[in-house]
Amino acid sequence: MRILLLCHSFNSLSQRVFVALDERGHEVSVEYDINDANTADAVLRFQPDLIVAPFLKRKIPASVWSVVPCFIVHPGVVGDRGPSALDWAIVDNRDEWGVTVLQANEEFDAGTVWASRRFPLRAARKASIYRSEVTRHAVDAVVEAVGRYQSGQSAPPPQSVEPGIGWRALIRQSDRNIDWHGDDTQSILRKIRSADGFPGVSCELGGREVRVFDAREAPGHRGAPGKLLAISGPAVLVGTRDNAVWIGHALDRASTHRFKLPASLVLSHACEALPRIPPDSRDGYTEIRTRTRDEVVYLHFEFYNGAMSAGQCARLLSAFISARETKPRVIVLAGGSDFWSNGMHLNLIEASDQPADASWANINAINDLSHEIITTTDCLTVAALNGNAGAGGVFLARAADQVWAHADTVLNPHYKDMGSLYGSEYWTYLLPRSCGKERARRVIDARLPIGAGDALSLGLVDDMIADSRSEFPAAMLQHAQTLATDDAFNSLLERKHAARLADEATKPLADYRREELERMRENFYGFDPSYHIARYNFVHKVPRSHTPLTLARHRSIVAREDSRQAS
Ligand code: COA
Ligand code: THG
Repeated sequence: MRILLLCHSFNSLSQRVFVALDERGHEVSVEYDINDANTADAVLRFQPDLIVAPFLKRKIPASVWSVVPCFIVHPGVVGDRGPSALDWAIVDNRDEWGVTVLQANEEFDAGTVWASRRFPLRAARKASIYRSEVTRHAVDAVVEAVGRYQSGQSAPPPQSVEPGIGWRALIRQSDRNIDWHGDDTQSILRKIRSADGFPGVSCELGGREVRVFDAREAPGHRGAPGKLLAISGPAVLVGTRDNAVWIGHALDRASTHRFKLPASLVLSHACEALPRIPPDSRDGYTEIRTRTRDEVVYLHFEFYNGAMSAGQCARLLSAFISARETKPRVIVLAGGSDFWSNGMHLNLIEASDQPADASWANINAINDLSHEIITTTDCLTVAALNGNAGAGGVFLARAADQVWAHADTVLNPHYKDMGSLYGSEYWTYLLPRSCGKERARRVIDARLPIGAGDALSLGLVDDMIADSRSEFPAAMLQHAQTLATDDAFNSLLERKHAARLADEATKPLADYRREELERMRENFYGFDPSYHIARYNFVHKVPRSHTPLTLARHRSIVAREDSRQAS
């Protein structure tokens, strides 16, 4: 079928749905929900059989839903309605939640239900639930709904709605205000998680009105409720009634930087006299964690939103080197639970006084890490993609000998809309090495999200070891174990060493790096400001005025036909 994805932005859920429908042979095109006329125009051009809306904030006009059936993905159980479904589910402390695919009509979220799923609600930030459980079950529900529609079936009979489930209005800050003296730690965590990644919980910290994100338990710490007690890496420690919490990220709307940044930076004025606890230490805020099991070292790096600053790259590099010094057979780079890596830290770069210098430092720090992984020849390395990877993060993963993924992993191996950033991370060496020259070109030019299946056939991924994220950690342990004890281990290692020497003789890594960085220098310091503008727009979430032609395939089809007719 011809399916138009109508979405507020092409976020991770929209990308995963895009990949799932594309894999099933549908002709899929994307249009951003910019205004009604634009949507109507897209429908006219593409003539879709069906519209699927994985992430939509506005009402679809009757002129559209009365002509083409529109399937809305709602992150709530059957009967739940409204714009803050997941937020409310977390605030209400539900132990189960769901996803529903319903048909748009005049009323918000009140149309016929075509498919639905339920799942246990984990204690995690909203964005994490959204990118993991909601996405997994939304894909199943969309595929079921689309299948039903395509085969001419009608919607299944209506289900009964549980008591207490129905319309919930937009959640307000007052619905999750923190009372530092009254709330216990668990309630505070729940309130902050319900609003993380957006919009965060407003509160006063260190004398400033901020929005807070990335809250974690801080066992063993105690102090005055609502007061700053210590800092550790990006995080500040705040006392609660019964304990303390780490706040990793914050946003100060009164500042010139109205986007999320490390809390210790946002509140730096109030942190000078505070004790400093080393990050990643037992008492500190932990981003990098090393676990060893039977000659395999697992390096977990839980960087918020997968963004990796120069400092984080340097810390990860030393953790990698320390891991290697223990002489393991395999090092698994396990990334974080939500993202593996999204490349350089665009928010920190944007907040810097000298964004070009900060970009330069950041890309060099990633390159140093990439270089160390590539040149490691005394053990095997694996990038285990539990979470998605984007931009430089994909190429960093490819620095490892093997890349493992699960069926829901989505890769964006391009510097999507980042102002034609050339990229580095040794991608000009790594991508042809794993995919071959011709396919490497295609990967770079496509500028589309790539699902695990396609990534496997392209050579971007070497093994799909699980069907979903929930099964991935156990599969990762098992596969790493198998690799470490493989009879062929020694010959794999020898072959790797020989291949590295041969590659180095053909063209030294230093040459790849120099060539890539020459282009990056142009991007950062050159006359063309595209990268700086694109980064500003990305960080500030400036709404888009049109859908990129790589996504709005119906627009390029028509454009091509128009030009053919004209000639
Ligand atoms: N630096 C800082 N923040 C980043 C980031 C980066 N490199 N990559 C993603 N983020 C943030 C987003 O701003 C967003 O923030 P939020 O918490 O306010 O929502 C969050 O991570 C998730 O991004 P979103 O686009 O909603 O997630 P997604 O899973 O739907 O999409 C990507 C993932 C990778 C496709 C998309 O985030 C992207 O294009 N990132 C830019 C990658 C890039 O160009 N990096 C620099 C070059 S190395
Ligand atoms: N029918 C039609 N269009 C739709 C839906 C539908 N568009 C997407 C929508 N479902 C997804 N669900 C909602 C439910 C409620 C609201 C938005 C999306 C909502 N919005 C407030 C408003 O428009 O006033 C504003 C909320 C905000 O500021 O975020 O209440 O079923 N045809």
